[in-house]
Amino acid sequence: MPALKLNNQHLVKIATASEAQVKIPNYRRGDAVKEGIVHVGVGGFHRAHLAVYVDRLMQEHGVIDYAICGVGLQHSDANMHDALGSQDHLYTVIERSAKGSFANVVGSINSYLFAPDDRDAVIAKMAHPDTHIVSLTITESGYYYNENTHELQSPRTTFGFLYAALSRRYQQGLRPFTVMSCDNMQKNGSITRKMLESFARLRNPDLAAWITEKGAFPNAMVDRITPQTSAKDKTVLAENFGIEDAWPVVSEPFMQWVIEDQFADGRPPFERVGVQVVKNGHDVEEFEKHKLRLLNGSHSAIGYPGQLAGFQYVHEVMQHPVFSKFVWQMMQEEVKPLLPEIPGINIDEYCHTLIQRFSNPAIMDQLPRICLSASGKIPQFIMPSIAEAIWVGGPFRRLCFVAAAWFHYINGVDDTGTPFTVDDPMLEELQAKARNGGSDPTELLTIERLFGDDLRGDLRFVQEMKEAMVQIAREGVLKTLPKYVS
Ligand code: CS2
Repeated sequence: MPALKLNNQHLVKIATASEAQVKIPNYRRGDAVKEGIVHVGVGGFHRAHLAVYVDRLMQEHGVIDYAICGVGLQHSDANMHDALGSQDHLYTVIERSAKGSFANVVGSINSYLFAPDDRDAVIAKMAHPDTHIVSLTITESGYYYNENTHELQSPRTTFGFLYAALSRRYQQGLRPFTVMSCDNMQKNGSITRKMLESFARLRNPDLAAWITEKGAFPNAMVDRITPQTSAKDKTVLAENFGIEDAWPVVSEPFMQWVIEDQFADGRPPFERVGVQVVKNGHDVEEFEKHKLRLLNGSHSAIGYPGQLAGFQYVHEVMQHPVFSKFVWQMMQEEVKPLLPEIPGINIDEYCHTLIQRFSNPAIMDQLPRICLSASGKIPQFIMPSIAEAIWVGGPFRRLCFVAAAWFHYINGVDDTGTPFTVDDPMLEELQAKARNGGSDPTELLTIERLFGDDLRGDLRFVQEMKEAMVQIAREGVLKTLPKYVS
């Protein structure tokens, strides 16, 4: 069966021709719907998460006011713009598990604006009365506001666009849209609010006061493992499902979203499609803590040591009995005792589910993806557990081993001496310090933006780090690891 190019005309043919399972949108698109959500940063994660929840709202509940207009702000978004533009903004989410694969053609992204072509069109879209929510997946560095360079003062950044559009809405007497961060950060909503308010205060205090009073920035915990799409994923999609898609997304079946019920201008009935909409921001914070420290922390424990040991994929690391024991013991003995109890959540079950998700052999989650931009991850996923363990006198040896593996990883050479690429916005500074420090962590620990005095000043911690670094340098990860497993 020759594959059919994904577009509106071919949809039904694709569904009927495929003997395997392909789900296609049953809803109308284009002018038949309103675009209530403008999303900045259309990458794999957005397309496998928010856009899928909205697809379900449209498919199963006939919601037509909240289709998505995707926005690319950066020149590097040109490829996504072209890919989606060439196929009526349809794309396929390929869900994979050991049980098999399932293809879901998603139509909730109704249009796409590429800001480098027309900045004003983006601002006008956000300011449009039909827009109720502007959502973001701009990665952690997208929120970084530099007081010295006034980086965010340029209208090229996300916050420049949000500001310009909110300013228009203010003048037109509209309500502000909700700014909904879907980035994997603790207090993502509160950080967004703080950034936008301080940006606005410098320019127009009245507008800033209006945002403070009327704006909404819900905090949220987002979760779905979404590997990078490979060339092979496209071929397999064409061969097995008869779909020619310029840029499909691969993901696991699991997905979760816990969001605070704080909206400035209405919202879709997210709870109908499995989203946990909670009244209290504090609850979201606790879910986030569980997720960032257990899921992402364990990903770090798999990623840095795993890559040093020569593995390529997450599930391969999990197949190694000592590694999987290490990950389990780190979660159970070091991370879990520090976490708050959440009513209705059984942490042990959560940990078991994580082990299963990490072991999914079908998604082929690449370790370099997990290891990307560590300077934004380890300080969020690993260091807070260590700092709290120091505070309460709990164990933290395994967490230190992970941090030590990252310090070693910064040099970009694995245990067999093979070089690999380290991708990090702070690469130069990190590598210079790693080189100077050798197996002594103190050089790297001087980086104020990443590590606090509570860590730097704790002798036991520094000693643990040093021991792990010396051993990894001398013997490699696989020989050192058994010493961290009981
Ligand atoms: C990963 C996350 O990049 C990483 O560090 O741990 O992308 C992870 O897959 C997601 O947060 C899962 O929700």
